[in-house]
Amino acid sequence: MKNIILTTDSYKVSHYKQYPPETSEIYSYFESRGGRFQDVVFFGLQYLLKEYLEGEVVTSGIIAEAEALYAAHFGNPALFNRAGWEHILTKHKGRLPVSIYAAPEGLPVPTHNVMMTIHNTDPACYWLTNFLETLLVQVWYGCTVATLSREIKKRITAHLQETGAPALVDFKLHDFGFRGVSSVEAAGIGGAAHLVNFMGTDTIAALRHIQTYYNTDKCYGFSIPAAEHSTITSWGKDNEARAYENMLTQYPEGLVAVVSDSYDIYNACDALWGGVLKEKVIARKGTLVVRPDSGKPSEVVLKVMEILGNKFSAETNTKGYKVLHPNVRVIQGDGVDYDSIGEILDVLKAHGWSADNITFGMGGALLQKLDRDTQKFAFKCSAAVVGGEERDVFKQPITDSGKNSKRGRLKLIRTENGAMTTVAANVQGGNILHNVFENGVITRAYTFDEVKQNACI
Ligand code: AOY
Repeated sequence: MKNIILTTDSYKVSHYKQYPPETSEIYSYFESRGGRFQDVVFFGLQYLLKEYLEGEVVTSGIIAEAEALYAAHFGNPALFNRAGWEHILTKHKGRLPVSIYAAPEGLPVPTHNVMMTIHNTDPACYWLTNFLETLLVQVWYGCTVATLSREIKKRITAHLQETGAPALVDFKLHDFGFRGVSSVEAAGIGGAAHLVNFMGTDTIAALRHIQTYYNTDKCYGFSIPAAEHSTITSWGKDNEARAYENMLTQYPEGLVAVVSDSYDIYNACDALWGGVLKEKVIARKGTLVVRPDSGKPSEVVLKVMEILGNKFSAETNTKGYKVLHPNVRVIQGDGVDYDSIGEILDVLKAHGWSADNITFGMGGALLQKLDRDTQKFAFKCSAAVVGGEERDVFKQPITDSGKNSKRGRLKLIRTENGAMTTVAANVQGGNILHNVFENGVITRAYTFDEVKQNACI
């Protein structure tokens, strides 16, 4: 059972006594203070709103549970703001009296701009705004995965434009990351963030995540039959060719992927796929996808490509790059990250190979090898009402100007040249941030099609 009162950092429980006397409103905002990429895709708030914040989330049971746990946790039954939560229960029927504005899901926003704001709508609940920081800032994860995946899509697209068919890009980065993330929930969020940009995934949790939180029955990610080492090595080293042949006969049509490095990837490509099994591969109504899984990725992929090209032949496309026989392709899923994808594609191009020949599988580097600092996300108070007077609020630490925060009430607008910029809320211009949550109600929800459209490169 979810408990919003317990979904925060311990220190926040004590903060209601720490604001100035007569504080009636706290206004805070969320931004990326820079980081690895210049545009950050806003993705994943809808999940947090639907799962944790929507509706009558404060009940007498929730309050009782929190009161007991905080008494034990702090060793002091008086710290807990029982009256504050009782007020939300009785005055607001348990609905959170806050207003949240946010960038449309899927929209890339340049770093250093406001992406979300939140303020309390009941002056008695000034303490609630930043109580919710811990939960709201977890949106960093969906934003960072969607951002990285989109930047890789840009890179692969550039290669396809130069050497092959850009229309193939949707299946060029396949999510292998389910096992490498910290929880099934993270797999759902991160996997969905990847599917904002691509259509290939083995992270099934992402499919249900999208259906649940984007209100759809549709399936947004696709996969194919594929071998793992156990299904090949259990045949024994002497029966490697039979294991591969079995893959071709069990899946007589369409795409099938076979990890082929169990013993000797080069021999597998040369003597097995390109030798004893060659006629069966060519006669098959579909494409065999050979998967190397060890060694230096750019080196192994190139060598595999050259062997398969020799054995199965390759055609030169209109852009002057070699494309393997249509029944053979390669997928590289080992050692794949933003940098190695660029390196592999560069090496292939330098040797005359089109990017059409390869797909990438990416696991840990896509869903787990990133953190809140990858894009330096922060949530800070920028305005307050104290004693009935509006004031700007900011931090400006002399020890790190990178941690300076914005001041006042903010909005995100488009400039004349189409760029985005953050301005004071009272400046002319339509706000790109929309009201998504008001006093317990989700006021704007996005379909996953809208999310994908917003992120489109
Ligand atoms: N999947 C394309 C379909 C998926 C996978 C998943 C970890 C696939 C492999 C493949 O071709 O080879 C998780 C490692 C691989």
